[in-house]
Amino acid sequence: MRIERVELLLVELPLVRAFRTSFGTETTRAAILVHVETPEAEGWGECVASREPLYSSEFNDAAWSVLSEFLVPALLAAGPDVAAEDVAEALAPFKGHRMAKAALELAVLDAKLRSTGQSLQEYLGGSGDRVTPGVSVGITDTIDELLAIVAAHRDEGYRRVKLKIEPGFDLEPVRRVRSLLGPDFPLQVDANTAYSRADIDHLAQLDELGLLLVEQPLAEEDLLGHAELARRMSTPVCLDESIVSARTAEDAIEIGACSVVNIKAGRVGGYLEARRVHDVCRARNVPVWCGGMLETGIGRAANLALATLPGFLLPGDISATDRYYREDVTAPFALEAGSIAVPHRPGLGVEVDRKVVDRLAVRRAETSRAS
Ligand code: OSB
Ligand code: MG
Repeated sequence: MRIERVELLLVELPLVRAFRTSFGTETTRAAILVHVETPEAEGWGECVASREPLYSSEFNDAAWSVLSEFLVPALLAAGPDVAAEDVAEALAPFKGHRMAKAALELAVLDAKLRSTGQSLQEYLGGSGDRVTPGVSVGITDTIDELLAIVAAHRDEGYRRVKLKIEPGFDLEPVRRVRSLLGPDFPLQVDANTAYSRADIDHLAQLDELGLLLVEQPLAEEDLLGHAELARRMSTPVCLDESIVSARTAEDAIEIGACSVVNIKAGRVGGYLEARRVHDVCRARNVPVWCGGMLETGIGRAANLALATLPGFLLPGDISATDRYYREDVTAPFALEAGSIAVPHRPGLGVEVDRKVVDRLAVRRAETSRAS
C-alpha cells in the first residue's frame, strides 16, 4: 500500500443513555477516526480510547498526540509501500499506546482489503453470516431502573446480559436481575478492576447466582490475585484490562488467572494481535468473546468480523447501533431475531458517511506523504 495521506478526525457521538461503570460515567463518546488514502482505496480505523484515562492509561488527547507526532510519521517513513501486516512492526519502537496503533493498523488493513476485494471476516479467518451478541448494562441509581432496562433489552431480543458492578452495587442487583431473567438466562458481570484481594470472600458469594463469568474484578496488574480468586470461586474468571497482548493472555492462562478471555482489538494493539490472542486461547481450550468499547459503526463492523472466528464461543459486547447511538458514521447495525448480520463486502464492509463524520468532527489533522 502506498499511503498518500492520513487524516485524524475526533468525532463526538451522544449516547442514547449515559453509560456508568465502576470507573465513571460517559454521556458522549468521543472517538478518533483514522482515514488513510492510497491510490487504490481509502481505509478507516477507529481508536477505542475515550476522553479520560479511566478504563486504561490511554485517552484521546494522548492518542491524538502519539498518532500525529510519532505513529503516522513512522508509518509514512516505513517506505512507499507498507503492508498491513508490517504496520505493527513499524510502530513497535513506540511503547504502549495500543489503542492508537490499532486504529492506524485497521485503517491500513481496510484500505488493503478494499483494494483486493476481500472482507475483513475472510481475511481474519472467520465464517458465518450472523453473530449473536449480548448487551452490557451500566450501573443505575436504583435497582428498579436496572430491572426495567434489562427487561427492555430482553424484549428486544438480546440473549445475554452483562451487568456492570462495583462495591455497593453487586450481590443485590445481580440477584434481582437473576430472578427477573430466570435461572437459565445467560448473565455475567464486569467490575472493571473495582475490587481488591480483600474482597475475595465477598466476590465468591456471586457463585450462587449462576453467572457465565465474572470479568476483571481486580486490578489490571494483579494476575496472581485473579489466580487466587479463581481458586476460591466456582464462577469462571474472565480478564479484560489485564490482557494487553497474546503474551499476557498466555501467561494469565498458564498461572490460572482466568479461564475465559475478553478480546478487544484496541486493548491488544490491533486486529492481527487480537487474532493471535484468539489463537493462544483456542490452543488451550480457553473460550473467548469479543469485548466492546462503545464503538462507532467502524469498530463495530470490525468486531463483528472478529467475533466469527471459531474460538469466540460466548456472546460478545457487540450490540446493535440503537443501543448506543441515534446517529452513527455508518449505516446502523440492527438486531434481528437476536442476531446481527456480519458485513461481507470488501474491507470493513461498511461505507463511512463522510458528511456525518464532517458534521460530528470537533478536531482534525492531516499528514501527506512528502514525495
Ligand atoms: O469493560 O467491557 C468494558 C465500555 C467501555 C469501556 C469498557 C467496557 C465497556 C463495556 C461496553 O462494557 C461494551 C459495549 O457494549 O461496547
Ligand atoms: Mg470489561
